[in-house]
Amino acid sequence: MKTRNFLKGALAAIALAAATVAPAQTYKSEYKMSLVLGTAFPWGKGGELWAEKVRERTQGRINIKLYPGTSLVQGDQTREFSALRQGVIDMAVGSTINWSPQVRELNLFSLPFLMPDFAAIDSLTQGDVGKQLFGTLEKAGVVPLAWGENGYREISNSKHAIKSPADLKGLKIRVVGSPLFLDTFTALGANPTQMSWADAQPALASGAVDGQENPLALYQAAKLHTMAQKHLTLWGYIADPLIFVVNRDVWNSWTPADREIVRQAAIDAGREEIAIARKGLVEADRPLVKELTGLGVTVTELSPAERDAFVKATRPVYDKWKATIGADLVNTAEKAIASRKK
Ligand code: X2X
Repeated sequence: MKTRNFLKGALAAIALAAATVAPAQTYKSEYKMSLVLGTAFPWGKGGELWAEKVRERTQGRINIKLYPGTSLVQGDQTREFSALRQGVIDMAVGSTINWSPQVRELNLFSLPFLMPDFAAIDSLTQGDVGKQLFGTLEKAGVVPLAWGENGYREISNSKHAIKSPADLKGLKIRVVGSPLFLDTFTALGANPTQMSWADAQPALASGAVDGQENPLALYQAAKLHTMAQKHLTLWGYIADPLIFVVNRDVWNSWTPADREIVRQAAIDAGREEIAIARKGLVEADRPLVKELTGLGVTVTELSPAERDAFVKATRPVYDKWKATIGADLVNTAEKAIASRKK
């Protein structure tokens, strides 16, 4: 009896010791975070904020290194999600656009003119739609933690001001990711061409392509006005949220307490990143727009009627992709937007 008790005690002690030292044995010395854009951009800042908070709050147990330029997949941002699933990438702050080739539901945010304002984006990401999409991502094999934002993608080009779909006719426009973009720009009469962000900049600088679409904060930080992008139209046709995710095996290798720290840090960093991404656009006088005008950029604003012409021209694309994305999900999104708090 005594021996048995002694053995029991010894086994319990060993189990306890093993549980205590296990994390130190299984944790990597460095976790690789993939990002398309570095810390000069709101996106990269979001990644940096996440990594810093995690390092501080885990006392360095989880040490994250940033890999901007999607360098872990040689700059091919549409391969980021697969690499994340496979464990080539440990964690990422990624755009819904770049992951949409693998997760068709993420095309939701690229439906032309679905989201009229920032409150509309929030009504999706912070509501049922956001929860449903996180469920989809979990099923796809990653652990989604929080939302961030790249932003409203405004169109620029080197040729002339765009006020109507006719102005897009024949323009060679660089687009990313999903075939949905090819459909949208083809419907508008443009000549879309798919390429990564890394390839887009030299293509814009050399004039191999005429235009592109990206958020104003990105336009400013990448100095697109020096790449002949003198004409900018604020049409707000789509916005891409960012998602903070971790590879599932990496997630499972952490203690429950550390998982909670990483999740909360992502939520906090995401909230801060969204504020950074919207800076200069949500204030009454929109200082960012002023700044770009000051750089010699022609900024075109559309009247409701002018904007409507773009909505009409892209409606068949919306309808076609609504079916691909899932009519139920899109209906839920439309309802959430209709009843949003402004
Ligand atoms: O490639 C782009 O346009 C960018 C940087 O905005 C994305 O990664 C979606």
